[in-house]
Amino acid sequence: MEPPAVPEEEVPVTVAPGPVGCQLFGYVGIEAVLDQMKIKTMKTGFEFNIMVVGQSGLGKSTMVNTLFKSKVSRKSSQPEQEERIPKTVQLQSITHVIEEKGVKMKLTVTDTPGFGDQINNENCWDPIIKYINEQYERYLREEILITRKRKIPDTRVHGCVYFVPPTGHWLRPLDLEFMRRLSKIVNVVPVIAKADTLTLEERAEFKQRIQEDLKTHAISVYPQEDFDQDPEDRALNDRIREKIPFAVVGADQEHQVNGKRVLGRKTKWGIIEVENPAHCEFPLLRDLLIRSHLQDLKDITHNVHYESYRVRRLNESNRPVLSPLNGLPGKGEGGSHL
Ligand SMILES: Nc1nc2c(ncn2[C@@H]2O[C@H](COP(=O)(O)OP(=O)(O)OP(=O)(O)O)[C@@H](O)[C@H]2O)c(=O)[nH]1
Ligand SMILES: [Mg+2]
Repeated sequence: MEPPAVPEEEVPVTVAPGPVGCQLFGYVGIEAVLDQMKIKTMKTGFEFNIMVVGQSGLGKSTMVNTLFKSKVSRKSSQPEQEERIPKTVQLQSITHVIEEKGVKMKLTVTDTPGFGDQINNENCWDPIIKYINEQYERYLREEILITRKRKIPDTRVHGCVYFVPPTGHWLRPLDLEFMRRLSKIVNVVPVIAKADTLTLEERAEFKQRIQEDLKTHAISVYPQEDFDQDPEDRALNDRIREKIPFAVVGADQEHQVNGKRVLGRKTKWGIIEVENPAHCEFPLLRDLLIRSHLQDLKDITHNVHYESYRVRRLNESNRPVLSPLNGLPGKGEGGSHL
């Protein structure tokens, strides 16, 4: 017979070291688990996936190059390519493995074709939403296999950078609708594109208006207030929320400034250095994604967005759980469940 379950709150907690804990057990050394976790992560590495979305010509492809050429992965970046970036016509992913102090990160950035070229832009979000859901589906299929891989390949989009055109007015209905849909399935990080086209006052005002617009339309972008874990987390995220959307500038050319090579845009009146926080907020974006909030973005993707996809899929009563998906391995009729 099984022993009666002990309610969680009644489980005795032994605190060590402390006068009583010490006497009973001495030093237990639980924190050694941190080293074990670190070694494990170093051995297996981890995957992190970002996507860039926005109207055509706002500098998405340039930003992908900026990210890879900036300090994130300068070492692993390709030899200088001086060609002009062509218009993106299909979804494409670029992956770099970045290694720092023995930790390996497989960073994938998915570039998407710009929308807004058509007279009727209705449903222009479909291909993007389909792609994001396909990655959840891929993960789900691996997860429900009887013989599972030890580590399921993770192609889920952890952060979606949404480019807002630098109009200086309000958010356009198209951007509002796009972000509203995206924010339900993925972490959306809005940015003001081509911020070098706005003066500092214009940037600040536009930022304020976008924040108001998002609030009025109840669009919850990353970092979402609902998911702040404690007051400390809230304080940190509040400071970030004040600065969102970041006003970014992208460039994939290097220039010489004071004897140093910097990534920047050369204009008649000077060089806009993309990695200089005094010039634009690209460093804030990069730090949020790659440094300070990487694990949080992954956690929210797994525990919130993927979870709601999983529940929705498994609850679909009128279809077999594993109905195949268009474009993915599988037989029979396709259904994208979007
Ligand atoms: N002023 C300014 N121009 C930029 C910036 N980023 C990119 N550009 C320029 O804008 C043009 C379009 O850039 P792309 O990166 O191809 O834009 P895109 O969003 O990928 O465009 P699509 O592929 O059509 O969706 C290029 O001439 C870039 O040099 C920026 O931050 N400021
Ligand atoms: Mg492009």
